Amino acid sequence: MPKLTVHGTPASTYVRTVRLLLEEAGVDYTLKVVDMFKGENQSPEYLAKNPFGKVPTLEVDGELLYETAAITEYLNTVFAAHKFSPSEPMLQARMRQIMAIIDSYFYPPAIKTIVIERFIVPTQGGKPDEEKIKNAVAPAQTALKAIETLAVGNPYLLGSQVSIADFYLIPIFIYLSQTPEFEAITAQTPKLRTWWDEVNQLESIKKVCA
Ligand SMILES: N[C@@H](CCC(=O)N[C@@H](CS)C(=O)NCC(=O)O)C(=O)O
Repeated sequence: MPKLTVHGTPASTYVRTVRLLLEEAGVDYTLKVVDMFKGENQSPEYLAKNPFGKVPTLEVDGELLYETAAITEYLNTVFAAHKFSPSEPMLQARMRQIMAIIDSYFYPPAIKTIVIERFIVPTQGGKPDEEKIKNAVAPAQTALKAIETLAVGNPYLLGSQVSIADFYLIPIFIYLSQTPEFEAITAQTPKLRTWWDEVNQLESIKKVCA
């Protein structure tokens, strides 16, 4: 069994995506904390692992792999016999489509703007920029409505089995659901609200996202 080390900040949604998969697969790994709030992701040591200074980076027997989509698909293949991706080609494409929508259109307004402004800025002595937050609601709604249309599964996004798409969306919902904007952002996505009520209960979430 290869030795796995996840380098990353425990609070990062992308680090949580990778850890949720590892926990659900029952795979042993070590978490090596890289505290992005202290700038450790910009240290020469970390930049040698990941030139973009982003977390997570996975180390597999000394070999480095970064970018969450690449990491999760690798882990899904090697340690989970593809359990966390649908076998039907169109559903598999839907999973990748949801992951890409989250990367490009949902993470930026939801986490980079709303969650950072609401939760991180005040810890650094600042005040949330309400205008910035207000402007992020519509793009977050657009992304979520697209995901709602593509999420044809039950109780998980793509079926009865949890998939990498769920591992991408869960960590973002954990933070977003604690903001006053959550109500408006999910007002037109009832399926995703039901999804959230159900996936919320996964044991791995308590372990990884506490
Ligand atoms: N494309 C990267 C994105 C990862 C990412 O944005 N991680 C955030 C934390 S959730 C990060 O490293 N932020 C630190 C920074 O931007 O300086 C991936 O898929 O892994």
